[in-house]
Amino acid sequence: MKGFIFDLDGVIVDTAKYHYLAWKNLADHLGIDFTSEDNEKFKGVSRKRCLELLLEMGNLEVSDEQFNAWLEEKNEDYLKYIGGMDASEILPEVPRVLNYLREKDVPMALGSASKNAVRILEKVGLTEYFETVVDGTQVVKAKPDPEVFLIAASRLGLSPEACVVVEDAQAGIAAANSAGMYSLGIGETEVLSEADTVFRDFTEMQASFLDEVLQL
Ligand code: B16
Ligand code: MG
Repeated sequence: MKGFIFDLDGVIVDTAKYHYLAWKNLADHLGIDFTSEDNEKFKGVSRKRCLELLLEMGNLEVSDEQFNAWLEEKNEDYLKYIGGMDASEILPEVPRVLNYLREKDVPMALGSASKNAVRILEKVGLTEYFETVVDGTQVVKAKPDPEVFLIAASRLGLSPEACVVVEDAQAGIAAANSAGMYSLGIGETEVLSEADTVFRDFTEMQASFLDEVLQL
């Protein structure tokens, strides 16, 4: 393995909780029951696909105009939540891992479904670590399609087989696997059972593991 591609939401920062709050607010407004369990299916999935899923849950069919208005409403709400973000919201020991890989000259990319990824990276001050950022504004096909990670690998000048993807979502692990990349899940083993390795969080991602995976 020669390069790392990191997902953003739920891996570098816990914006998943803000996405959940914003979807929950919209669901309440539409009279749809929405739990944190339902939110698992929204992780790593594009904004548009999330709204389609929500409307399916409520058996609602709406015009394109209404659909776009609700997309906008959710995003405006989400932007309010992330407006106050700073470096304190970087998940534990993420900087240690990023610094370790940087010291070893391992190329790193960000591969996120979010159209707000660049803004969030800037807010938490991590932009400089990544050679390239591939986000939801640059891909046609959302995860579980591997497009986002394939673009990231090609911008790093690496073959897919030489890349490790760090992901918290089922859709993201599926995308990494279908790209032929090494999939490293962050979260619950039961949820991320398709991943090559799963860690609860970055505190478990020790240097010995990173050295090992770089030798594969
Ligand atoms: P936005 P990731 C994903 O980011 C989130 O996990 C997912 O819940 C969200 O719907 C998606 O970004 C789109 O985000 O509304 O900001 O464009 O995990 O791929 O970094
Ligand atoms: Mg994620």
